[in-house]
Amino acid sequence: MPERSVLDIKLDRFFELLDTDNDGGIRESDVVSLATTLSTAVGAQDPATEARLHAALGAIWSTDLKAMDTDGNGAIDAGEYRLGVRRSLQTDPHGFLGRMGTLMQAWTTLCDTDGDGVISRDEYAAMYGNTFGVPRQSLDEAFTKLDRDGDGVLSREEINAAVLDYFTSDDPNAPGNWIFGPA
Ligand SMILES: [Ca+2]
Ligand SMILES: [Ca+2]
Ligand SMILES: [Ca+2]
Repeated sequence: MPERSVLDIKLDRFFELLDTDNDGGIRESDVVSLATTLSTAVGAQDPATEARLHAALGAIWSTDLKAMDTDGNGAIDAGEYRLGVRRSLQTDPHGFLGRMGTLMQAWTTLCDTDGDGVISRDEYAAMYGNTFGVPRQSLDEAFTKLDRDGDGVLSREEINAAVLDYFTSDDPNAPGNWIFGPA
């Protein structure tokens, strides 16, 4: 197997995030249950914000993922995903990155539990610690990278910049590589 690039590793990591039941294929049910899992993990209280996350994931399913199922078996396997996501990034980078940005804004708004419009270190830790059981120390290191201006919080702009890095950069030190938690 050829060595994976930095971008390949990140795209594969995103696949694992979407394949919530870990059976090696992304189905519509995975994407729907991810929204519920993420909301529950942070104890989301606001139905409108939760609905935005469901809608953002629904758009990614219907616009991006569904069409990647080239053998039509209802699931996007790792091979279909790798080809499909690369194709989307080439043919419709603006649309694809826009939908990923909308997803991250919806998710982070849900995680902004004190409602001050930015993501604190503790709120970021809760996003991944509660959901995926990532240890706090790795999350602290990741947060420090994502907080480009070092003001102790993640702004909307820092989150958008991170999404762009995550899906486009092959630089192993790009700050946005850590937006979905530690590598
Ligand atoms: Ca398939
Ligand atoms: Ca906050
Ligand atoms: Ca900041």
